Amino acid sequence: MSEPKYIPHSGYQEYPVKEMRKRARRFYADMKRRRTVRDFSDRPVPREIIENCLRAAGTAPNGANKQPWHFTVVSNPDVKKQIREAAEKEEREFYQNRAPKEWLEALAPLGTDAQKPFLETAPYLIAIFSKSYGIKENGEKETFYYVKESVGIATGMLITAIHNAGLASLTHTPSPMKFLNDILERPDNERPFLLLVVGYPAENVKVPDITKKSLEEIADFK
Ligand code: IYR
Repeated sequence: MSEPKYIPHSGYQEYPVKEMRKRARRFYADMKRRRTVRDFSDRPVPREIIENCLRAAGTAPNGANKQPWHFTVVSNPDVKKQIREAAEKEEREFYQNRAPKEWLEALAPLGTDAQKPFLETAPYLIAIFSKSYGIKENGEKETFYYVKESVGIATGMLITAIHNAGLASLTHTPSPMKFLNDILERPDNERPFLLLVVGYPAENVKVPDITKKSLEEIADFK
């Protein structure tokens, strides 16, 4: 067992309360502008921006600091095409056969269907994998903890970082998405979590006229 080793938390920064109020208010105002888009421009995005967004995601709190995630960034048009074809195959099955009526009704206001042209148009697809377990140097399995929670938090931070950089994203969940392991050559201990489509929104993009719940609806204070 290794002993804990502590260092000063030199990165922590306290703000005066007035400043905190302002920061919290401004951050909310900025986050409120984020919308998922389904139409992307093919305008290129410098890779460095994506790299820093991924570094930000990699700072997420997670179970026992095992960091049970892997991000595969796809910009190669041939690979994007393969992903689009495989995703649309699953999505056709979903929309035509698998989805229960209630689910299709819930999706109706979003206007989604089995066509996923954005998988080829957008400059980047980020396939997020969760690692169900690790593999130690000696080949033994290493147990990972709170994997879904950890990867969910990292994904939220990635979406936030992308928005903060001035780009748009779409959380796409083709189901099942095991095809991502095959196309992207990821090992069996990694499970596709979701596919994040990243780029500039298409010009004059429109988004569904939907709203978020109010604070009173999502929280209570005791
Ligand atoms: N995976 C499908 C269906 C879908 C499901 C939910 I829940 C959404 O919020 C949006 C879409 C698709 O990507 O079209």
